[in-house]
Amino acid sequence: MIRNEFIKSWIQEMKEWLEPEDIIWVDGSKDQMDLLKNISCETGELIKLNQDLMPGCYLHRSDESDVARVEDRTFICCKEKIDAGFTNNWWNPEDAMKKLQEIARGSYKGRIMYVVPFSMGRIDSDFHKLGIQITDSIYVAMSMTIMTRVGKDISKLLNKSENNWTKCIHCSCSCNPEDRYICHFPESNTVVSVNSAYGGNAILGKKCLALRLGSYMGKKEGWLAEHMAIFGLKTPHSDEIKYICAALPSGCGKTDLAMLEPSKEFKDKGYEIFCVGDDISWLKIREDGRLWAVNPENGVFGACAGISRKTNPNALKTSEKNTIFTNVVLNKDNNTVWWENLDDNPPENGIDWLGEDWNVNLGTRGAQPNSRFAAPLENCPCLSSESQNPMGVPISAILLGVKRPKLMPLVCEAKDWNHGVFMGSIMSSETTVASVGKTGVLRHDPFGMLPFCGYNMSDYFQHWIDIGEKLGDKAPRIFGINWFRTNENGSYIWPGFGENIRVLDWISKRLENKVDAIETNVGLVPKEEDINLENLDISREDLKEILSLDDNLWNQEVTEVKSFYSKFDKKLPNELIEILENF
Ligand code: SAT
Ligand code: MN
Repeated sequence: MIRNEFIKSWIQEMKEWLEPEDIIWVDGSKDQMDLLKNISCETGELIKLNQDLMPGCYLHRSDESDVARVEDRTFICCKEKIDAGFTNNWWNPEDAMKKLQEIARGSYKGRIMYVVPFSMGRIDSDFHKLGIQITDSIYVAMSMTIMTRVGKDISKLLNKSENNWTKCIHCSCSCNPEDRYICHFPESNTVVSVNSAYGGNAILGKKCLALRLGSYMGKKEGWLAEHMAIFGLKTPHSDEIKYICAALPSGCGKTDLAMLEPSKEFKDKGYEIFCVGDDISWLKIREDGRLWAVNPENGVFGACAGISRKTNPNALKTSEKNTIFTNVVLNKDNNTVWWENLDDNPPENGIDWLGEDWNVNLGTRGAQPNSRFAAPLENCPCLSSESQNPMGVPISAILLGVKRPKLMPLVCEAKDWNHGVFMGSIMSSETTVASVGKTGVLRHDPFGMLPFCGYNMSDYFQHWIDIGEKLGDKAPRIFGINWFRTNENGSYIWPGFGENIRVLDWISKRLENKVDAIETNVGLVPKEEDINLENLDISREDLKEILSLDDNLWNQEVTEVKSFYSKFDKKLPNELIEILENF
């Protein structure tokens, strides 16, 4: 029961604006979830899958035009344009709100307003943020209960929280792409998303609160909100599990890394990965002076494409129960799901993501390239025992990953913290299907945060430098990784996935000062012999190639970075400019 007057009057305001027929407060209970699932099966928003093979699993198909994040329609609406910075779309808050009010006025007519009180992060942690999402989409309401923490204890806490929670307003409207806007109002702690029901645009606790508003709050309050997976690494050469954060742009393998299953010989030797989170990391300096990370999410919103028993068996197992799949193929014969590259058994009688009869002989894709699954994190077979620790986990290393077919080495270590921040600031990576637009286009994506940093990127770099100064010699070490170097035929040279443990092995040995490295322009690169290639079908020559840096390409990159740096509308930190000028 909500008694908080701020919340009551906000709900009243929302009712007057959106004119819902009825209201349902979502409490996350099993009974209520079952009820919502039944309702959505009746309306056709969900399709019940084979409950013997996939208990609690359902399929959803989105509007054809609504399958990914829309970066050109995502706005930071703060008073001063310069506070959003040139990497964000900016909109004056009054004008934005006026337009959004117009678009969504009366849009809940004949619909139910689902009210979802939620928390990002455990509420027994000092590191959590409360929010309330309203939505007219039962699919979005259910996805929020998987991805965030929802329950009576959260409503109780909200009663005591006055106005200290994020207002998250989601209106599916007609899913018209012309009127689609994802707007963030950092100064009034509000998100408004209209005309999209796609995860990254509509599950507002995730990218909108935990990253865009989160990064803004973090800057003000002295912590970091990052687009990073978190995992524990156990090796036979240390008693201690090392916790690592990995920033990679969307669609470049954060989930695969966080749930990595080491190849057999490494597993047999005692290497193991424990997943703490696969997408978002909140980091703060704790009393011991170290940097600690929590995963503010409670679920995994993973890409289906590319996931198979071979590439990421743990993600497959994570999606075996209580999961909502979106835009994959339905197998009519056994009422299960399928997507390209899952296995060699595509359904003979399938229905594709558009709802049409389908089989491979048609030559069309069955699953949408950005098809997704939303699954409870607790399903993950390699979940870390520390994943629920309210303190989070102490971070020993930060990895910065890019998709660069020709330039960056497989792995290299930053010379120090500021050099690591420099490496993060110059990250460029190829675009993927996670956002609307052309894929495979190289673009600057500092720290994988280009679409998610809710304030001026120059201030963001400064914030990183300041955090490093506070951490001093307790700072995690920073590494660059690039699994994606290609040969002259365009094929990937490094096998990736489970074999990435070989690179993590080198990183862990660096952390224990067990191996040397070679100083190059980009950083400290492994000696070839220090990367274990045992039982791997890759030659020393190939390894040499992917550890190397082409001087010509690097010089071009430096010119390109100078041009990128010159675009900043606020002065960049001197520490970064100095490093660049030394090339
Ligand atoms: O769709 S999401 O934004 O949640 C996934 C991603 O792009 O990282
Ligand atoms: Mn992501």
